[in-house]
Amino acid sequence: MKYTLPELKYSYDALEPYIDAQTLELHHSKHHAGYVAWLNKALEWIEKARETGDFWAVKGLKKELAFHYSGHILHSLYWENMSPEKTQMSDLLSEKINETFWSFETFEKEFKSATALVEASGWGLLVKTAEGELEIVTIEKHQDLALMNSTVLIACDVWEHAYYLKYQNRRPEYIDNFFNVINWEEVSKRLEK
Ligand code: MN3
Repeated sequence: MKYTLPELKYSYDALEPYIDAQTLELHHSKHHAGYVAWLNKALEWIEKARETGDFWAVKGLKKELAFHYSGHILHSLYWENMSPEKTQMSDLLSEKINETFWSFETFEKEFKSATALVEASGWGLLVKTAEGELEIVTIEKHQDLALMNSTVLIACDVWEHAYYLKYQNRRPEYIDNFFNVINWEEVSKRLEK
């Protein structure tokens, strides 16, 4: 097995009441674990195709690989960009946000609106582009519409499994509460990487 499910740095009930324990446990131990299992399977099948030279199924396998690998990476980032502790962003991140979005308030509005409007299943992301600029992007599923060569600073999961037990159709309310658990120290570190 090449990839393994990363452990959370906090307990399943640590993000209550913003993200409930049942959702967090299912999300991590079932959904994320599923992406890891299928990612390993896809790699195994691709390896088999290389050994036998039998590449007829390679198109489907690459699709599986992209979907489950991206799902695995984004969930790993999502767990780490949340924290039960109150955290503070660095001066650099705060300056960058003000420079790009004019104010934190405008950043927050744009992030929440973009993320709430993701069609069906996907993610709202704050990224740093290869040129070092901040941008808010949304992606559908785990990979469609992605901005290549950018670094994810904040990932907010808006697949229904991330919020439906507690928030049902109220995705904007979940995103509002996600802002209460953002790990700004981790986000600041990612900016400086
Ligand atoms: Mn998810």
